[in-house]
Amino acid sequence: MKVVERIPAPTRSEFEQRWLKRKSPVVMTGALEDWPARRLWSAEYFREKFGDRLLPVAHTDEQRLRHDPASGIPYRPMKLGEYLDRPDGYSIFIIEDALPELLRDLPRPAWCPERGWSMRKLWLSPGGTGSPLHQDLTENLYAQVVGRKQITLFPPGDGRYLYRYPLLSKLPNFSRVDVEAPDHARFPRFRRAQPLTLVLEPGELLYLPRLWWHQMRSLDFSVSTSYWWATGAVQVAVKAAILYKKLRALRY
Ligand SMILES: O=C(O)CCC(=O)C(=O)O
Repeated sequence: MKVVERIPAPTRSEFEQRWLKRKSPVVMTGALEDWPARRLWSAEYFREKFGDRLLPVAHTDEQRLRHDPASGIPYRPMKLGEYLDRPDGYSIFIIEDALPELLRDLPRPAWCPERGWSMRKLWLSPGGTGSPLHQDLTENLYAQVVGRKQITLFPPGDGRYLYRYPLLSKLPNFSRVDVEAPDHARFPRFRRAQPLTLVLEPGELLYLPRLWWHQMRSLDFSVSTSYWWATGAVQVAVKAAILYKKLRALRY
């Protein structure tokens, strides 16, 4: 199985030339050294500062995000303190909307453009929590702030082997294949897909190019953030997709 290249954080122009232009994933080590989040964030910090705040928690079944093509991904609101005391589910939210105070701890990653569209998401879960295989329209700098994450990636061209749900389902950007336990009888073409795997360590940043498929599982109590961005024509498509998702009540 192929592995993702791991490099010390490059300069912005080096990143643009070697990885962003080629849409090639890369892990940058030591990339979050100047992020207050790296020093501050822990279960205790969240409990103490934001324990009373209601945040969205996605349901899980046997520690895997519940997702259904007819109903999508169900969430329930939960106080962060209660969730941290008895974590059941996957707390996933847009930071700007749900807990903007956290932006103080998160500088904008130096490798993305200042202009254009951007959004930050937070992924908080106990060890062992998994999210299903899917792809996004946006570029993503995915930061592993606390704990480790097991990640499997597939290039966009492998989509033909990944059995996407129908466009009009509630999971139009999700695959039916569970990479960790693939059902080869139902999904025979999956054998032809070419996965890349990695364990993202705390303090590392993964460049996850747009349209790359990804499935993830936390190996420890884990806090990660995505910095999603888009520029030019892609920005227009992303805004249209957000509107489409809102109209159809799709959340993820
Ligand atoms: O952290 C995860 O479980 C999923 C992250 C993800 O899907 C994303 O950043 O787009």
